[in-house]
Amino acid sequence: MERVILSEVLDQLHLESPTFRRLTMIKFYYHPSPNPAKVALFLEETGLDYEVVPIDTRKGEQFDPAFLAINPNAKTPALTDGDAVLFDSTAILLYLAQKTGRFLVDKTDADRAQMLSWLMLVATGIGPYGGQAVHFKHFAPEPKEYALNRYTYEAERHWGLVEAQLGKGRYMVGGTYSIVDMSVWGWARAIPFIFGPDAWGQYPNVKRLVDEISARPAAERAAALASKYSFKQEMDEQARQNMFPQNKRLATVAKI
Ligand SMILES: N[C@@H](CCC(=O)N[C@@H](CS)C(=O)NCC(=O)O)C(=O)O
Repeated sequence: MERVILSEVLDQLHLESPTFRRLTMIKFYYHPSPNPAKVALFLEETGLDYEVVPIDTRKGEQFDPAFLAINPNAKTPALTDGDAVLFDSTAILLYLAQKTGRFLVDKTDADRAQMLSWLMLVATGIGPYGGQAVHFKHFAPEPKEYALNRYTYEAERHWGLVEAQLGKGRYMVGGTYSIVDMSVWGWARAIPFIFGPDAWGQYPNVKRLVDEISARPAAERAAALASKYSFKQEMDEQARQNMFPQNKRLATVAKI
């Protein structure tokens, strides 16, 4: 009898020990950019216990072997939850939403279908095309008119779809705040950077959603992560090499 009680006490101590908590706590591999922001918002909204691991992509930390073992795609965000290892912001949002049962819109097949469809539109349209539009607008060398026009056009078209959807209701899907809105929020804050300072005029409903979400305490905490850790700001030669590794091939071609 005494032995049973002792082992229960030891189990309890073990489960609540700082070492055990550190080993099992969610680790969130973070950089202050749009895709990690979606996950930061979810973690803050749910109050899940998590530890931030800053990954400074301008310094090339995404290529550290220890990080590549978690995300072979060498991008942020990534997340570990015990022995569950995840990369890609949409996969992480779905995993955490299903784990907690929070911020899903899945009461009916029709709701779940819309939730997944819009989530994927953000994942495969809004994110990648916005990212390329930013690249060609701010970072690519001339000549770039063709590529800039193609990606800006597609980015505008995708945001037009989100704008129209938000014209029909307060939130993206099912009249309720969900991971789809969090996903939109992650990228929407970059709209002036993608399209220019007057761009909000084109997207009043997106602006309304962004303002509403940004005013939530969880969103304020998520946004505050950006200044809690120090990340390289300069887009100097080292940063360009880390962010645009494909340019090495151009240099080789130029030398030939
Ligand atoms: N599909 C991925 C894209 C991840 C991604 O492109 N992350 C950017 C930040 S928003 C990044 O880590 N860029 C650094 C790099 O490309 O080296 C996701 O949604 O997580």
